[in-house]
Amino acid sequence: MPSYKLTYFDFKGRGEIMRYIFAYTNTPYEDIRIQFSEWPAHKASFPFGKLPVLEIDGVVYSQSLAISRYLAKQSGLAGKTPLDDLHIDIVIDHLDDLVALFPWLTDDNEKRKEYMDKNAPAVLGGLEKSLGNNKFFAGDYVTWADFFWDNCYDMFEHYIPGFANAYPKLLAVRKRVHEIPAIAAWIKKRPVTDI
Ligand SMILES: N[C@@H](CCC(=O)N[C@@H](CS)C(=O)NCC(=O)O)C(=O)O
Repeated sequence: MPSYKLTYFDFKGRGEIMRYIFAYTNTPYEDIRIQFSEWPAHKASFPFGKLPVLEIDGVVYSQSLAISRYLAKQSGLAGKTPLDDLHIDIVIDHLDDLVALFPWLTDDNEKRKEYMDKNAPAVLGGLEKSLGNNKFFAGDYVTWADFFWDNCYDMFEHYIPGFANAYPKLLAVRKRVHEIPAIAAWIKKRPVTDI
């Protein structure tokens, strides 16, 4: 088995999708958490000056979703068909659009609320509709897209409580993810952080 070292900040954020995949597959890895105050001293030592990165057998890889796609393919968490993978990637990219432009660093939560009021309904409404009667985004089996939705939910919910209340199917996906024993165990034992 390759050796894995995940480096991210001390919160869930964009590192959590990999932590979920490792938890689901019971894969050992180092979970290095850099304090934000120490980041300026470390930034230049990372190839693209961004976190998370995953070191696989000593080689450093960046971009959380590219890495997670790679891990998912080897973990039974990708699609069973190319069309399922397309559907999964569509879900991931819509959620990532919402995450990427969210005003994380503002002091004004009203700005975050305005952003979500303007942008979330199209994404969440589209995802809710795409679920149809399925249990998970790809159909009747869990994939990394369901994990990523749960991670995004945690990040947004901290700032905008109830942001997804109008989307019962999306909330049900989240509940199903939390019912997976390995994920439930990780959620119970992970460090408590805001986002
Ligand atoms: N698309 C990238 C985004 C990476 C990114 O923007 N990381 C942020 C934290 S979530 C970061 O490193 N911020 C510190 C900085 O830019 O100096 C990914 O998913 O890995």
